[in-house]
Amino acid sequence: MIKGTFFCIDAHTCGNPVRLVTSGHPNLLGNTMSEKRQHFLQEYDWIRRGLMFEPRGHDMMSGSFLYPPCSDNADASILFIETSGCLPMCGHGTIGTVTAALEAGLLRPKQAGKLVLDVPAGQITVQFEQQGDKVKSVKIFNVSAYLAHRDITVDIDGLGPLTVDVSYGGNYYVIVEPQANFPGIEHWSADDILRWSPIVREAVSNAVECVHPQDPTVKGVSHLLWTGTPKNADSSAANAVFYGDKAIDRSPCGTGTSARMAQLFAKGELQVGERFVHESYIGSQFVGCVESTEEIQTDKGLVTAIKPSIEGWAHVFGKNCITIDDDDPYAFGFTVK
Ligand code: PYC
Repeated sequence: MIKGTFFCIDAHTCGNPVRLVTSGHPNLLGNTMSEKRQHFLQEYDWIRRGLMFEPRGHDMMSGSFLYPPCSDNADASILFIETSGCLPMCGHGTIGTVTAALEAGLLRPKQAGKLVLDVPAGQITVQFEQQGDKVKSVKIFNVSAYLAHRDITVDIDGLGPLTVDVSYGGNYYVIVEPQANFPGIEHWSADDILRWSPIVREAVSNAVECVHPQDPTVKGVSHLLWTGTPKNADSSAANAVFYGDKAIDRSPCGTGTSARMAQLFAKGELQVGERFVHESYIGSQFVGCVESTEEIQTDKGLVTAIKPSIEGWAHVFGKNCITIDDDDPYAFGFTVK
């Protein structure tokens, strides 16, 4: 029996997929996107699994649903879905969602060139540029980002000790900079990143606790950001972001870029207003900036957080209609270990 039919617009943001689901939305309970995210995870996770995993998706697949605004001042809300779950915030997902939705006439901004969006991690603002019927760039003013833990040393069997930071940019990131046991991403293959990331994530998760000070449902180290030397002369830094079980972000990663800027700012290596061009594993770029700062209360007391912006582009490349039929043995997806 057909359990769900979903019309989708497929796009990519700087190389990473975004599948905007435009019909088949479940009715989610809650006053905020954080509450609606919890309801989706409890009752409707089969939709995420069916649309994101093979055979309808793949290891890197991610997507979104647009919902009506939760707040009076917002234009719309976004629920993010991907192979690793429902992220509190996703930068490449926002850029792809906004591009695909505007080009399809699914979003009508209250103010020209600007959108206020409720997401599970809070509220974000977006500015966009259009040329004819195409969206050329999307700039996200993200939720506040902060350095949560610094100089954590974990001993990794087969690799040796690694000293890392943990930073929040909408998700919690382990940030690994080049050091004795990690030469930088330019010296590692994608297979090396896929091999070591889950092991390092588990070691860091056992060493530190991460719970968002304003929303306890946002917790846990989910992503790793490995750094190295950029390929492009105009990039400020390069990264490979690992998430889920097998994904390396093909985009420079919006929440990862926010977390990285928060880390560099806390260490005095990036200033307010400074342009930060972040390069992905495939060489695509986002332009980031520390727009301003604010004090936030954490379990370690008052911490200076940054208000980051990230700018990038997306392209729509297809439309499809996907059914999930529970007669299909792979209705809810599978993954190859
Ligand atoms: O752009 O924030 C992002 C993101 C998270 C995971 C993959 N991309």
